[in-house]
Amino acid sequence: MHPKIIVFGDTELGAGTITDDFIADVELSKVIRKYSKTKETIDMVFNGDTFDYLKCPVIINKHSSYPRHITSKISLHKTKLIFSAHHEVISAMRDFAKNNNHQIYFLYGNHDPDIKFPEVQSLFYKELKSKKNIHFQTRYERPGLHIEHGDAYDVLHQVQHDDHFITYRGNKILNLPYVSYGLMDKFMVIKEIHPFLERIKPESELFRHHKEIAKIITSKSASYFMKSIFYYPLRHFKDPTYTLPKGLFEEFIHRARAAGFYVGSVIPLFKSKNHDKLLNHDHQNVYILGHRHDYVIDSVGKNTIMHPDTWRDEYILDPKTKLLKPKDKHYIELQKKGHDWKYKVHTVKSIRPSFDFNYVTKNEVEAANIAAAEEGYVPPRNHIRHKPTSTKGRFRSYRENRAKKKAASQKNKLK
Ligand SMILES: [Mn+2]
Repeated sequence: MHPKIIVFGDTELGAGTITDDFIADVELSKVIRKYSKTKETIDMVFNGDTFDYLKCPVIINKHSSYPRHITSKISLHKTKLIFSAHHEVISAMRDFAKNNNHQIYFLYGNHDPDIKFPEVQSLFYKELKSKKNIHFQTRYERPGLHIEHGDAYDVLHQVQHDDHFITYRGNKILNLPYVSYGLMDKFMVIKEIHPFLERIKPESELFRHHKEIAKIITSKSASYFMKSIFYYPLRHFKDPTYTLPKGLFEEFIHRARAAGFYVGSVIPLFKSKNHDKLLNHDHQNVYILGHRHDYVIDSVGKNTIMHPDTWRDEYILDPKTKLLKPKDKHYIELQKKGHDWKYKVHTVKSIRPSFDFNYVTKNEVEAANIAAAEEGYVPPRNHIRHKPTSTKGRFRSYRENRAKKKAASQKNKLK
């Protein structure tokens, strides 16, 4: 008898700082607790990027930094920040794992390879008060069901999951994808100043309406890339974290044109890599991939490929109204019936009001704090984060624009 399987994609819990985009503590812990109450056999799978270690700073004396060489000591420090920032979710996981019919699987993603350190895993066992029911792995497989994060289908972000660590100056450090080093080195500075922009989708619309940020990101990306070829290898020739991966050039030019190091489509490459396999199945197979923050259910022959989207705080920009609508959250429930997997997608609808894009671009920190307050998320006091001043003006510019337009059209009518 197969267990019931619950899958969450890309929850991305961070340190509760201004660079942490996860604020759905109330909703996520509610869902986990719902399952912790049943005695059913359940495998709860967090499909990678469960934790956002990349955007989680090291905080010393109220000063945040994003070091490039990640030792187990640094990962442990970040893990403690994440646990304290999102204790609601962690405590729901702990309650769930209490029951021996319940297992939690943390799959590796490109934002949380830190959980590969045995020292970090030990801290998880301690915090969740179970070792037996907590699992760390690259993939979750059952006959006809395949779950993995999906960074393997994204050249820029893929982690060498079989080659977790490298040695630098006698220390064991994480072997990260090239882009992750660039993100921590160059882009977190921008993220701290512009914490909200990265929550806005689709990126193409964002950059169309925000030329300034598009310029900054494109020039930063280009300069990091040029330096990676011509300058860093000489300057840091003994440092393995500056090695450029093969076949990156074309991919880079392609992405830089689209402005930035954003996550590319996963499904097309997944399909082409698995083309023959997908067509030769004689019965249904379900593939669940994360990484890309999209809600997609696609099918090829008898196969179903799913992206359950993210639990980060993200918004869709409507180019006409310039309003930012908060995205809904999803998770998947699967149960095997005969040969086939029956799946059900649960949607946690967002009931929060939309933001006005012009307001957000001028008040990013405030907007991020308003969003957190509306979700009922209280960040820890000692984790660097600016206090919201007021919620006034949130819709001001949208209303002003509308009033102006109305006045203009009435003027035209009078003429
Ligand atoms: Mn990812």
